[in-house]
Amino acid sequence: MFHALLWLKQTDSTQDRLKEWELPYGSVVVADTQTKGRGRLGRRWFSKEGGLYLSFLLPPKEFPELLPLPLVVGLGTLRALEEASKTTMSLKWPNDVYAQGKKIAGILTELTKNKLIVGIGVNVNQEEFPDEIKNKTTSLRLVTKKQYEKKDILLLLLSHISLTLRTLKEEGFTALRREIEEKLLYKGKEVKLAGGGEEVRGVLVGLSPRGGALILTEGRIREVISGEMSLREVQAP
Ligand code: BT5
Repeated sequence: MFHALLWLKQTDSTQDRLKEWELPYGSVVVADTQTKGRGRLGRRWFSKEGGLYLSFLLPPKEFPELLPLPLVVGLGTLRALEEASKTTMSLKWPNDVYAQGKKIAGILTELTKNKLIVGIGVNVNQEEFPDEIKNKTTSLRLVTKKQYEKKDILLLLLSHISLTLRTLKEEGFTALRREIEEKLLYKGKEVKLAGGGEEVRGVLVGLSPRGGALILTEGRIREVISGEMSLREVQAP
């Protein structure tokens, strides 16, 4: 699935390199640091030395459903990070990997006219984070007290992600749904989903066949499909 690799010392955002440069499908761009790393909805992605920042290009026709994509790439990322760290992790709907209750990786999917660009930020060797995120963020180094070779992590990521993406393409999301549900953060817990002027509160019961979050609220199950919504656990007062 991945054919070519460009590893840059620094760039603005690996997403933008794939947007602006005409590279073939299957190309991967990695950077040691990004000056304008971003998350969803224009949020910032802190991209200091020590983390792994990569984007790859997929043919949009082969992946027409965008909703399950971050979850499926997230599952590949989770499998790779679990293998590297020998610890268990979870997936937070719709696009994060968590370790010990803190965010260790985030996934961003962007679609232009003819390009589907998937970006992954993984905290690998960082020991410190900016004040605004430090309480809810971790890295492989902080979890295991070990230092990692980023190229080893990259190879693990690409091999696991090509497997999960191939399953998605050939068998559909339902083939991965159970495994993702087993790894789902806050499953069975009371959550709040907010964004885009809307808020849904209820118990996260699982995932729909197309990758939406299923929330039990006021005696009925509601499917949330807006990837713009952020999910939080509701803490008991
Ligand atoms: C994401 O967005 O989690 C997707 C992040 C994708 C980053 C990759 S890096 C390679 C590629 N090139 C890019 O420019 N981007 C992609 P979202 O769910 O919107 O989460 C963003 C939020 O995560 C921020 O508002 C912070 O609260 C938090 N955050 C920022 N930097 C972080 C970091 N390094 N580790 C953990 N959390 C972080």
